[in-house]
Amino acid sequence: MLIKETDPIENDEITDRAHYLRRREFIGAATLTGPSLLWGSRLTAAAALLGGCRGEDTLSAFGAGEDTQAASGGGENAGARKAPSSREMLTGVVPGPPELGSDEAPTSYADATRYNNFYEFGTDKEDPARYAGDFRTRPWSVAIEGEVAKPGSVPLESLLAPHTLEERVYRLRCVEAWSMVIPWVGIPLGKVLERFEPTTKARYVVFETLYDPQQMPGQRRRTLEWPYREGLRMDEAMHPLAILAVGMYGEVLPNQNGAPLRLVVPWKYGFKSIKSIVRIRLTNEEPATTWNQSAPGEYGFYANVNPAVSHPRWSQKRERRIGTLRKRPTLPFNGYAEQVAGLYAGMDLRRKY
Ligand SMILES: Nc1nc2c(c(=O)[nH]1)N[C@H]1C(S)=C(S)[C@@H](COP(=O)(O)O)O[C@H]1N2
Ligand SMILES: [Mo]
Repeated sequence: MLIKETDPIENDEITDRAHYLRRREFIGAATLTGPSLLWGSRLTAAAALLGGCRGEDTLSAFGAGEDTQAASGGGENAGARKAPSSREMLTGVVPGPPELGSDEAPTSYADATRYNNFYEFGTDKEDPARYAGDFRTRPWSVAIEGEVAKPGSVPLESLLAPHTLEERVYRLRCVEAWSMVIPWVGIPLGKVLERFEPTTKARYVVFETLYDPQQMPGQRRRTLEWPYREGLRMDEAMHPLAILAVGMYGEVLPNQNGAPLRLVVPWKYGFKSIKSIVRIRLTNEEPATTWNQSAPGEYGFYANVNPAVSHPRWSQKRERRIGTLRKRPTLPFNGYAEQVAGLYAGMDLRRKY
């Protein structure tokens, strides 16, 4: 990865965290009012409670109502809704299982949305926030193909419709030795894959980011082989910690964080958590993945966070938590060893890095 040492960007952590915590209380309260707040529901207490946020936007995040296209006026641009405002709220979010979350203080919203890796929009940390603003995330479909009994191209709304959105507060550890704590909103990846009925030959799953150099200026240069691809072994993909995220901090994902749909695999280095996914393919063979192809000696297919295996150009023993000063020890599997170490029983993680 192209490493550039940047100072943590100026930090409005305190105000921002207060803002976030207030919303968290709200999510908790909303949950108690029951199933009327679940995904796709109509105007609810949740929407009504959202100060400073127009109800219509809240409700129609992802075109949740089936009639969104009609409502937006039909014609040639039917469905081509404008990109979400950066602070579009999600409704019907429930807290994820406590044993899968972290109670660490989330990174400030400002840092999590201005210090990004999304090479499709440039290689500087500030590039995604700078250049992804007009990226069109609707309409959006995801192709599900390969070793599944029920392949298809699925509009994002239908992909999400049967699921309850959960909040999962996870550590995110980049292979560049920095980390954040991010409250994601998403759905378990395994539950989504099950709906397409993986065949007995399905042993891996590979994800692909949109290829659209017109919209993604970084793709006009060969920094990486486009489109960005990442993959998991099937048992990793089915693990309850792995989610497809559509939001963070209670809100629709900002474009720079991988809108409208990204993977989050918290026990692996951040580059596995592929953004703006348009294709999911189940395969029998281990798939080629972008960073592994570009530098196989530096980035493995597994990429489990591991303080004992140095990157050839730097140590992974410690990490810099964005927004804090002192470095901290890196934890095996990014602190999720108890949940996931069993997936790798009998594997030599120094060789399968
Ligand atoms: N398509 C795509 N996905 C991507 C990347 C990228 O460049 N392109 N960068 C990865 C890396 S290296 C990290 S650390 C995380 C960063 O996610 P964040 O910007 O939301 O913190 O996204 C990952 N997903
Ligand atoms: Mo990363």
